[in-house]
Parts: sequence; structure tokens; C-alpha cells
Amino acid sequence: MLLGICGKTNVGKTSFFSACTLVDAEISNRVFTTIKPNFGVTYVRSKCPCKERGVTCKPQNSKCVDGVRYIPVKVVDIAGLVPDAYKGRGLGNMFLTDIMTADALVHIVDISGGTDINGNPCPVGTHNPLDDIEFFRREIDYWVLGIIKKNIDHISKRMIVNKEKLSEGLYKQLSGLGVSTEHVERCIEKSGLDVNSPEEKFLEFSRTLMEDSKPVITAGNKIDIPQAEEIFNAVKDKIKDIIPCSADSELALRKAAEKGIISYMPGGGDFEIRGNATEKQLAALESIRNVLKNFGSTGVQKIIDTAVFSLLEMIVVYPVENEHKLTDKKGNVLPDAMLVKRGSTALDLAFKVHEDIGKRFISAVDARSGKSVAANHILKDGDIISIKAGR
Ligand SMILES: Nc1nc2c(ncn2[C@@H]2O[C@H](COP(=O)(O)OP(=O)(O)O)[C@@H](O)[C@H]2O)c(=O)[nH]1
Ligand SMILES: [Mg+2]
Repeated sequence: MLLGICGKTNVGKTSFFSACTLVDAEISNRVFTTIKPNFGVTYVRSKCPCKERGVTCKPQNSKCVDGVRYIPVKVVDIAGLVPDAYKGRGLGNMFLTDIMTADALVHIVDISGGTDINGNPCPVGTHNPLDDIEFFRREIDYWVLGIIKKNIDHISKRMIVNKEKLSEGLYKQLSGLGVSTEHVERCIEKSGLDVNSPEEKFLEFSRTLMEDSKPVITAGNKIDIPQAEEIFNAVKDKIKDIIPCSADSELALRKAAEKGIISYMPGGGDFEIRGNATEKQLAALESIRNVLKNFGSTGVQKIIDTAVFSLLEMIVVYPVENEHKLTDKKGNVLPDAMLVKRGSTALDLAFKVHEDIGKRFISAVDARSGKSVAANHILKDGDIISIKAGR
């Protein structure tokens, strides 16, 4: 799974990326978990079953801090989007190609209205963040439309010569975007498209296709700027899935925690001063405390969690070998927390653990009830499952 952090220049994409990937040694093995320059690892939070089961867990693929499981998720900091990127302006197509590899997008917007459409700073409150939402969608939709337009003659020819369906032709051109044939078919139907439709119909098709396949959460960033809250309140009802955030504050808190100045857990609603801090640092920290008081948290972790659990509809499942001891082969208790799509079955989990285990699946045991469940049993969030596979 990959989350793409995107938006205009100067809105705080890199700050958001740095904040969410800067993880305390307690959670991550490496301090700064950047894979490649703009690829990193962040974590979603979920309640670990260890407390409820009265066991001390020994996580292998994730970390547990005080009963909270931190499960790794990859993120990419995508180059700034400029108007007309779909025509190749700026980093244009590279930007859009990067977007397509992500499963969900975090669209960072400067909610203080202090960044103009080209990504240049402007006086706070002079740019309407709603324009950014519109522009963002437009760039993506026109880009998809461009791919279709470039190939439509070819698709049309194959429909005549090879008796291919429009959906097959479109699917071949757009499969790189992570869409399925069924999905393309559904969107063709929804937008009433045929091969001779006018351009607007193809645009409508592109929009429907992207809305369904690339969920977007909007981060109303720079909420710490005094006028930002008012702007946020004025636009929030017009934007689907928007969460206020302050990437700068989250980054400052994680850095201070790393230096031992404060104790703070990502996503927390407060922090405690621990070590020595200069007066300037203390003043900065106190103003961040106000942001936390006002909004409950800096919003960064909430955005990551919402993207994964709400937009991508993931749940957390704990596969174990021994359903009594909740261990793997080596005796590690609750070793792995796996993110699976809501609606996944016991058999899906088996395949996710290992293809071989999936192929040799016999049954599964729900560790909480001790009962055997069938291959088509739908998993619930927090389930602990032992898979029984044949030889
Ligand atoms: N006040 C405030 N400024 C921020 C916040 N996040 C980023 N910035 C500032 O916005 C500017 C651009 O940030 P950057 O992360 O480089 O943006 P990018 O171009 O989108 O990657 C920098 O001066 C940041 O310090 C925030 O949450 N609050
Ligand atoms: Mg940047």
C-alpha cells in the first residue's frame, strides 16, 4: 500500500512527509525511515489485542507502544503540481505518473489561503483553497482524458476489426492507473459513454473513474496560522474528507521528542516537557500546545489513519500459528499486524500470509472464540486468526 502526498508547491508537502516519517526509535528501527529520497515509511495506529488478552506481545512487522500498534505504510512525497501539468507543464507527466502509483492521495492544501495557484506565497487569506481542490481534480481528469484521446482511434479500430468492447480497449490503455475491467465497465455505464461520444462525455468518464479508484483526503494545512481556522470553517462543508492539520507543528513535536525535550506520541493530544529547553523552544512548544488544545491533535496522524482505515477501508488482522498462545512458529506473541481490505475472508488472509498457505488452506480458527471458521468467513477488525494448512 502506498499513500501519495501531493498538492501545489509551498503548501507543506515535504513538511507533512518529514513529520509523518520521522518516527521515534521506540516505533521505528531506523530514526529517519526514508527509503529513497522521496519515499518513506509512516505508521497507522490500531489498538493492539495484547492488553485485552493479558499477554506481552513481541511484534515482528510492527511496533506496540503501551497497547497501541503502529503498523508501517509507505508514503511518497510527490513533486509540486502546477496548473496545466496535464499538458506537460512543470514536472507534468512525471507528477501524474507518480500519483497513479499511489493507492490513496493526501492532497495538502494551504488552508490559510497564503499560497497562490502557482505555489507562490501571497498574503494570508487572499487565495481561496476551494480553487486548489477544483484545480487538482481538473489536472488529473484532463490527464486521463489525454491518454484516452491519444488512443481512441486505435481503440475504435480494434472494436471494428477485432470485435473488442470499448471497455476492453479503454482498460488496456488505463490499466496502469490501477483500475480493473469491471471498474471501467461500471464507469462507462454510469457516464453513458460510447466510442463516438463527445469529449465532455469522455471527461465525465475520466472523472468518475478517478473518483472511484484514487480516493483523496484533503489536509487543511497551516491551521496554526491565526486566520486559518475561519477559512477552514467556511470551506469544510464543501470538501469531502478534509481534516485540519499543522505539519510544521507535528514535525517540531517529533523532533523535540527525538531530542528528549518532550515526551510525545504521534497523534497525541498533548505532550510533556522532559528535558532542558531554551526559552525560545519553550515558547514555540507552548504555542503548539494551543494548536493541540484547539484541534485535538496536529491532524497529521489522524489524516494517515483516516486515509488507510476510512478511505482505503482497511482493517487490522493478526495471523498466528498457535491460537492458544497467540504465537508464530518461533514463539513470538502476536507477531504480525496485517492490513487487509474490509470484507476480506480467512482465505484471503491465508494468501496474504503466503501464497503457499493460501493454496494449502484447510480451515482457520478464530483465537477469541476458539471456533473453526470456513474459507469464506469474513474477517473483523482486530481478529486473531490461526490458519490451518495441509501439506
Ligand atoms: N505555519 C505553517 N507553515 C507551514 C506548515 N507546513 C509547512 N509550512 C511552511 O510552508 C513552507 C513550505 O513547506 P514545504 O513543506 O517545503 O512545502 P512543499 O513545497 O509543499 O513541499 C515552509 O516555509 C514551511 O515551513 C504548517 O503546518 N504551518
Ligand atoms: Mg517539497
